[in-house]
Amino acid sequence: MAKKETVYIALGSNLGDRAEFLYRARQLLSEFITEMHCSRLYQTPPWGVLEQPLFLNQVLRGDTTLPPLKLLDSLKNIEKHLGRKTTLRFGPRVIDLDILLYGERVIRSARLQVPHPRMFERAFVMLPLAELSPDLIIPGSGKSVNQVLSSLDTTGISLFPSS
Ligand code: PH2
Ligand code: MG
Ligand code: MG
Repeated sequence: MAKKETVYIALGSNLGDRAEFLYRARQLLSEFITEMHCSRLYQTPPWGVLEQPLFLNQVLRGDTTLPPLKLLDSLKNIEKHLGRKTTLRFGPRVIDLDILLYGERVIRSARLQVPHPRMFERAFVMLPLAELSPDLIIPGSGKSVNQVLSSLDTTGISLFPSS
């Protein structure tokens, strides 16, 4: 039997019915990710390209037997299935699915880099990740999720829907 690994995936959307895109993505992810635990949804100001709509972001943790590049292919297929068009780097999209962590692995290949190289600068990733696993040590960094989060600016981030 293939080895089961715990993975963390970041979900994002800033076009159309954002919560619905995240919901449909989670449903499709559950076909190859088991024991899924999901953070709440956060509405977040755009990072990188500032002139675009607010994002909804979420992080989930689960187990998979797919090897890293097969997991990546499966995420790309879901993005395509949900209607994602090739987009401007850091620009608007109906759905974005990124592998944040794959077990203890550090992967630095042309197609896939894990831990996700920009997660350390992104409060929209670290805040939902901290909801799931605040004390997790991020492989290769020696730092916990909470440690990284404490150095980031969370201004403008709110729970969605806001209560
Ligand atoms: N994704 C990007 C670029 N900027 N900003 C926020 N707030 N959330 C995102 O998911 C996001 C972003 C490209 O992947
Ligand atoms: Mg992304
Ligand atoms: Mg992406």
